Amino acid sequence: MTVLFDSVGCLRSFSMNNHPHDCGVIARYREYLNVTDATPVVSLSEGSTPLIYSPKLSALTRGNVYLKYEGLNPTCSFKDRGMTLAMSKALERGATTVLCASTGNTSASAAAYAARAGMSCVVILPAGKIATGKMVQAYIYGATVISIEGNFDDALRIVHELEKTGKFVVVNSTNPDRLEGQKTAAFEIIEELREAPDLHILPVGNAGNITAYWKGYREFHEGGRSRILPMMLGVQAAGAAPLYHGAPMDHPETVATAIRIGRPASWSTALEAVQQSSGSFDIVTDSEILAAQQWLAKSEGIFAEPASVTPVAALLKYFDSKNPFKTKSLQNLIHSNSESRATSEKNPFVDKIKEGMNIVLTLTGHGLKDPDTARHAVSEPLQTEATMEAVLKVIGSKL
Ligand code: AN7
Repeated sequence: MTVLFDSVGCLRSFSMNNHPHDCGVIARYREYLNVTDATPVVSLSEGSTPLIYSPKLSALTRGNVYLKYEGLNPTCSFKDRGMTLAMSKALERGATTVLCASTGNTSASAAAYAARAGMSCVVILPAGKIATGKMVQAYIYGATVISIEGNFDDALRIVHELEKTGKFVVVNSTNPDRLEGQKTAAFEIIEELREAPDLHILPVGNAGNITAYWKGYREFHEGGRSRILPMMLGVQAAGAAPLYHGAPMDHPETVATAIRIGRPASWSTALEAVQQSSGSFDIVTDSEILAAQQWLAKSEGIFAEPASVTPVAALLKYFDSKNPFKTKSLQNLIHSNSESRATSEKNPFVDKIKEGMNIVLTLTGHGLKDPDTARHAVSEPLQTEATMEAVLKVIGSKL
């Protein structure tokens, strides 16, 4: 194996099974992952996503807020980090067909990496609750798509029943290789900030990602790569908040379909992450999510899907009164119904967010995954005749 620094100073290690131009998660963090030279690496050059400084959220919180934009992975969500490892290990073990339940992003990622590996992929999805972009991805990458009359929790139950037939390798986050791959996001953050953040905020659905981040932070901490460990704040949608309430939900419901999950598979490890890190769980309402999505796009130029902006919604909720950037129309949107007021109550955790803290938010998926939900922010184009004068007149009426 050769270890070298590339032109941007990123440490990368290559083996016989990495193409020299592959700078994916396994190439970058090989020594922290369960791979050998016998592992065939299935990669689309995932990971190494930007950590974008957010001037407005920093001003709002009086801290330094960074956005880990996981929507810039090959299939536009964080799932690719775990999928490269899960698919490589499945191939190493001789698997021919992979299987997953999904709220959308896992299926898109599994389908792409299976295509890359030359394996068949079957995805089981809750009918009518998958965002358009994710559904299109599953098909274009060639997966067999099965829709069930049930929710994600039903789909995952069926997947685990099918697993017992021995015919499939399950690539949900219940597969430990997935979480191993996903922990690399924490490694990247520590390498970029040269220290772990004080606070990490991320959305929680099936709870694999919060488990993986906490594992990554602890590993680098134990290895002397960071002095501190972050507090972990997991944000759920108010209508799908089993961890927040401490009880499974039979009928989870939210506009953020990615996290419409009532029985998170990684329940105990998510709880551990929050307890060990002196963190917390919190909730945001659907209207707060939609407002945060618009706010982030219009204020920082970043478009993330509804589930991904739950951490942004949480910060806007906490620092509402000090928020100099919130527009009146956004205020109206957030406080337009009693449901949002009811859940905007102060979480005691807020008192732990101090001035000058480094805060990282994971934006788990790209906004274009779910164009239909984003249409709430879209109006008809201003139409006019095809002359410069007419166009200028319309512009003048708007500015
Ligand atoms: C954009 O694709 O569960 O807490 O089946 O797509 O690790 O489940 C997606 C989850 C957050 C929650 N943000 O992560 C699936 C699936 C986005 C997501 C989550 C998901 P976990």
